[in-house]
Amino acid sequence: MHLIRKRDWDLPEAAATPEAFALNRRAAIAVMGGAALGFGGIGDALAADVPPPQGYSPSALRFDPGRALTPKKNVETYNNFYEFGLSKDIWRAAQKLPTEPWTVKIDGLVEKPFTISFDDLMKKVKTETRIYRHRCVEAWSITVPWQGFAMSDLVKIAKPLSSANFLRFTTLADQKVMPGLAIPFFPWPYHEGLTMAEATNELAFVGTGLYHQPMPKQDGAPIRAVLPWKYGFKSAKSIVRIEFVKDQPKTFWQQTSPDMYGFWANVNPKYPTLRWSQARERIIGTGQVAPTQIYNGYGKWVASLYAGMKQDKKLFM
Ligand SMILES: Nc1nc2c(c(=O)[nH]1)N[C@H]1C(S)=C(S)[C@@H](COP(=O)(O)O)O[C@H]1N2
Ligand SMILES: [Mo]
Repeated sequence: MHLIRKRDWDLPEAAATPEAFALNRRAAIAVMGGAALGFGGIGDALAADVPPPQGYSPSALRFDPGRALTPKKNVETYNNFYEFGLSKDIWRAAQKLPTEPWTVKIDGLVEKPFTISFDDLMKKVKTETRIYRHRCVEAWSITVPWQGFAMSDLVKIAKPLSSANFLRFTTLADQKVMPGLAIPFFPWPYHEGLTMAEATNELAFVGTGLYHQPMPKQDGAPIRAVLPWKYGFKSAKSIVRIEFVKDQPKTFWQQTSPDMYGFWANVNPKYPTLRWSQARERIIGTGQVAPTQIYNGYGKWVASLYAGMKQDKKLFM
């Protein structure tokens, strides 16, 4: 995120001219020109031009990313995990994350609160691979083959009461290994939220691995949310607690920066943040620039969740 210092990724257009970015400027401008004709159209055209990643089952590809996979090395070395520091280069520091044993507490408005070990949870679910694009609010994106299970399965296991309207996720805060917790001003531990309808939507996923290996620590081992239609900050990493609650929970970024980041955080190229455009995104690994699509291109699955709501900035920040 952007808070403390201004960084190159704050303003993708004005990025400190990494070479690849500069070289792709002409392509970006061409894409922008096209985008003025309609984001849907250009997004679809781009998607159709990219062959699906090789060697994946139809089920893994049922949400065709329309992009090449991001090299594994980039996914593992370019991260946001503020508990370990504010730079993208936290992967070494994150190796101190203690993941064994790991438990997740399920409580709040459920039939019976319980704590389950990660290993026992894995015995109760059916894991699968899904290739999703991930769009950070900082206007960069990656395309990742995740392993994990449907978030709706987790909700079933939790047995929420009918009075539960929202889920609240809390992630690990361990001062012994997380230097970021010493940064005042942030409302640690990192916490996020979803509506029940969002959490049980077909797209909502719980990630436990990527590239066919257990989740790397820097990517949120051993268990994280993967919500491809929302800005990346909604996808809480290293989850230790899921509470079912009646009222919309306040989130970490909402509390930190309420005029920048909201509860919904659905991707929309039309609504800039206070400080930069969301119209385009920089593809990590290639440095190419592509137009951003509403709901990050996943509207087919999720737009109906918001059909009854006011379609204003609030839904997209
Ligand atoms: N616990 C925790 N979860 C987090 C974050 C964080 O700082 N701490 N950053 C979020 C943001 S802004 C993004 S873009 C993604 C980054 O996930 P990645 O590093 O695996 O790509 O994690 C999200 N989940
Ligand atoms: Mo992000």
